[in-house]
Amino acid sequence: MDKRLVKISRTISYALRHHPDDFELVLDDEGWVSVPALLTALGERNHEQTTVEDIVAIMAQSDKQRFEMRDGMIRAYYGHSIPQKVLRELAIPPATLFHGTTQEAAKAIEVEGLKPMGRQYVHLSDEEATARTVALRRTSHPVILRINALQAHEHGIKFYYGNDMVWLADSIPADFIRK
Ligand code: HQG
Repeated sequence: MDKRLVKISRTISYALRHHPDDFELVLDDEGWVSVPALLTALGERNHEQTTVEDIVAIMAQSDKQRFEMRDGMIRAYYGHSIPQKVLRELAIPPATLFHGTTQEAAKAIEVEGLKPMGRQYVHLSDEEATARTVALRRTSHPVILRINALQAHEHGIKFYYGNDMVWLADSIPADFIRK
């Protein structure tokens, strides 16, 4: 993906996940905002015209599915940190989900479980390789945690569908996590 699109993608993530207020945008309960409102806000802030074709190209060329666009609306699939919790769809998880992290964090997680930390939800992957890639953002020695997701679900832990690769949860108690 060319540099201009990478920059636009990062700015959209920032606006839709972290600081819609910086762009004078208000997300609805499920994180949606109108595409024209987003494009206007991006144009005003970056002094560069962004088009719907740019967003379509980002969604087609990106290594990850970060945005969902439908009926003139757009939202981030995951990653939110805004105070107002974005409502996600409850779903029954697969037997095992994965979370990649650092050795230091893994020690804390072993005791207190997975917490959302700076985001609204804990982020989990349905493939071990994806969890490894997530962890490699932070460390060259990833620890891959295996979550007994279906068992946790059966014990009342809520899981939410993010997209084809990302699952979300409010938190995961240590009892359901193994290395
Ligand atoms: C850790 C990116 C100490 C957790 C990625 C992680 C993902 C704890 C960090 C998405 C803990 C939070 C999300 C505890 C969890 N004690 N540390 N009890 N519980 N942690 O960035 O999952 O490219 O909020 O292990 O690819 O790393 O932006 O979550 O290391 O899909 O689209 O606290 O963001 O996607 O870090 O990444 P993050 P994440 P994008």
